[in-house]
Amino acid sequence: MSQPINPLRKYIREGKLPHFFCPGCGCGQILNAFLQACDELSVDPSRMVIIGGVGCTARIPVYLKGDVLHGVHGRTLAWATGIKLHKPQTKVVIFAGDGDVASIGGNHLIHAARRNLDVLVVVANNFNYAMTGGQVAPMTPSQVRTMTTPFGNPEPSFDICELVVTAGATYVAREATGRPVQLERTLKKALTHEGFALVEVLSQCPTNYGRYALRSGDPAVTLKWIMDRCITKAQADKLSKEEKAGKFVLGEFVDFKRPIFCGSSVYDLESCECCE
Ligand SMILES: Cc1ncc(C[n+]2csc(CCOP(=O)(O)OP(=O)(O)O)c2C)c(N)n1
Repeated sequence: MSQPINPLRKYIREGKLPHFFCPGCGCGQILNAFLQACDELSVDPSRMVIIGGVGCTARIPVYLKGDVLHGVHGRTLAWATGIKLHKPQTKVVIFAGDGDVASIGGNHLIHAARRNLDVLVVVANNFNYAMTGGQVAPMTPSQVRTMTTPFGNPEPSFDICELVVTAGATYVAREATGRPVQLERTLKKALTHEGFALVEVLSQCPTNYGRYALRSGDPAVTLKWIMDRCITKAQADKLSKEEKAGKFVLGEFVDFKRPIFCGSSVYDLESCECCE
């Protein structure tokens, strides 16, 4: 009996398969949720510009048809800014790892949010620098063991959602690969948002995070570790700061409108032919 063809396959650059992700990596689930969201909205991802920096997550765009950029670690938002200034009508989506966008790319992130650049940033937070072997990263929880912190991470971790809300982002949400329905719903909202949208997706990296932090390469172990720490925003609202420590709050943090930063708001593009 022939296998049913996945309807989302039409968006995939088949010549690039087999993909590079490890078995059980969350990147495939994120890509699936994104394509499902696009399909349900009837927006063709090959009409967008999709950008990845460097890292495992940054490979996601490579498997998509259309205009994709895969290049420099931490510089996705600089590229996105250039594209939006030149072609404001182009939908731009970024897939970035937590290291890519919160560490080396942190300054670009703050200022893109402050300007309300009209892009969607999907951050796969796998709590480590996965591609380079599992080093500690800005979003590695405190006390957790990684390849470079064998006695536990001595630093506090970083809340990227709080950061971009404070910087001025107009749509910010956190979801997890373990909640595929909610993830897809969130990405659908984020895709239709005008202005700076960031969706943090808690994602399992069994190969490096699981192996060092949890002493297991089993994807289910890392997924369970994440999901056991997740609470909804409604649950979090009833807890004290101490009770919320070590938990990941899922849900929407902001959703509002304000003037966006793109070509037409910066330059007079009335007579620019390429922006028609
Ligand atoms: C300018 C620069 N600095 C460092 C590196 C090395 N490097 C490549 S991938 C990577 C880690 C990526 O981690 P993250 O962004 O969290 O993505 P993940 O692989 O975890 O999805 C690093 C540090 C690089 N390629 N370029």
